Amino acid sequence: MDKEGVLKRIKDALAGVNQILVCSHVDPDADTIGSMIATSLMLKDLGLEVDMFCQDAVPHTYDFLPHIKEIKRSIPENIAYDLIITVDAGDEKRVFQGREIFKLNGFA
Ligand SMILES: [Mn+2]
Repeated sequence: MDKEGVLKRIKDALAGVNQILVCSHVDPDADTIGSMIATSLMLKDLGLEVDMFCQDAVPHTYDFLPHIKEIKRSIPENIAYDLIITVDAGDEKRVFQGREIFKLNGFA
C-alpha cells in the first residue's frame, strides 16, 4: 500500500474523531519527541485538531525541531479529547506520573 492509501485508512479509522492528544513519555528523548511531532503533523494534515503533551520539560537540545514550542506541559482540561495517543511508551505511568491521564476528559 502506498502512502496515500495508508493515510486514507488512518482517516477512515478515525471517522468521528476530531480532537486528539498526542503524548510523549516522561524524561523525553529524541525518539519520543520526534514521534510525537511526526504523528501530530500527520494527523493535522488529515484535518484533525491535535495537541502535543509532555509532562517534563523538553531539553533545549531539541529546540531546532519544528513545532517544539507547541508542546504543552499540562493537559488542557477544557478540551474533550476524542482520542489520546501515546508514543514510545509502554504504559500510562511512563506518560504521566502523579495523575491518572486516562480519567481526564471522560476517558476511563
Ligand atoms: Mn524514548
